[in-house]
Amino acid sequence: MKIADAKVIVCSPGRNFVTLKLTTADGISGLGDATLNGRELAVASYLNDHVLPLLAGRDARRIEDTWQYLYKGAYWRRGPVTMTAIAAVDMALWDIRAKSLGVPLYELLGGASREAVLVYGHAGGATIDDTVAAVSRFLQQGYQAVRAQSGIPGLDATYGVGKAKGVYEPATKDAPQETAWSSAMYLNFVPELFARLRKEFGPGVHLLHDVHHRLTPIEAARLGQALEPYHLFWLEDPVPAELPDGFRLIRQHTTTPLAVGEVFNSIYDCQQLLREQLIDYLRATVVHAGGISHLRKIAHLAELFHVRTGCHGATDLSPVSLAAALHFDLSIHNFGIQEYMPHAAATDEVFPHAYRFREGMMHPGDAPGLGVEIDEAKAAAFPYQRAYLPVNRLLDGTLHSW
Ligand code: CS2
Ligand code: MG
Repeated sequence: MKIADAKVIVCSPGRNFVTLKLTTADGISGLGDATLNGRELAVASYLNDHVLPLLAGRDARRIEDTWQYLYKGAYWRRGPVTMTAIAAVDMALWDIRAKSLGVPLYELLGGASREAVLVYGHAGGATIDDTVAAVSRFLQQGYQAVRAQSGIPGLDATYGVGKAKGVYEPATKDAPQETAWSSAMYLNFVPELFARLRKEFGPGVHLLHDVHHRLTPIEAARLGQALEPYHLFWLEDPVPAELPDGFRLIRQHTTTPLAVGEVFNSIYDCQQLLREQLIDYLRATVVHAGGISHLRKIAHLAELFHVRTGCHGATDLSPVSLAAALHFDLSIHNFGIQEYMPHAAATDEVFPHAYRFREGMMHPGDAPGLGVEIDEAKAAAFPYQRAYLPVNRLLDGTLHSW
């Protein structure tokens, strides 16, 4: 089962995506997501200029060997661009293998460990009242878990709250949007948001919140303590994730569960946080953490330390990633929750898929492989448009994490 053709498809149906398509000599094709929001062409070039020339003629069944060949063979290991490119190859090879055997991918990952996977949606509002209304809409759609983000009085914009109605898309064409931030205003406000949400919806709904890398450890400890009465499902990215020791300080002060890892790209980013049980959910994802092969290793390590998965699943991860994540989620033992932001209609047209949402849960479907395809003719109608994630500054102009 030799790889006979490999191509990178860059398109922008609603937002930019990079997709790898591998095809074997006997005509079986597989897809991998290679999207790195704001730096898409770096991965497209890494694949086109350095990886694809190495794949022709390789046995598509040798998934682990190909992973090691691309990881160790590059000499320069790890990093978001490298690991996203390797992830795309890995996803495509798993897709091909499962298709060649006529089974949905999860059957090759140990089979289903559950009937379906719990997902959470993104509710956001300019005010607490708007956020309450948004959470209510998600509950009416059947969601059992909802992430709540609200505008902060005194700040023009904040993470997770879109301006226009519809799909929240933070990337802007040609230049980053600049936003202003005050941790003091945020810290004084967020407990009020969750006090109101618990008052409105009671104790049974899973409520999540994403701090989005913006606090110092002691500020995050304060927030975790202040939110304890509202028993969040998790508090995400409380601090920038480069310094694992920062989580040790937070852990000393609060029982609010912590989630981190959507920016992680290898097991080495995760291992100290896991070994020291400094977090409760790991957000590493199939597209940015080396694919299904590597993410399984990360999940197995996490299992030793009572850490569950909570894979990233924003709309800048394509339906190929979501499909792969759902197969992974269905099969691993220490599954926690899956982020689910429905893609734009144009995206779903380009990427027809088998996965389905029902009563707050999702299932990848039982189509052979990942259960997702790309309509190349439709993709060609949506050419790439350079776009950037926002840049965030403190009120005095100091650059801060977005
Ligand atoms: C966010 C992401 O979904 C999340 O948890 O952190 O939406 C993140 O802002 C984007 O994926 C960045 O591209
Ligand atoms: Mg996040």
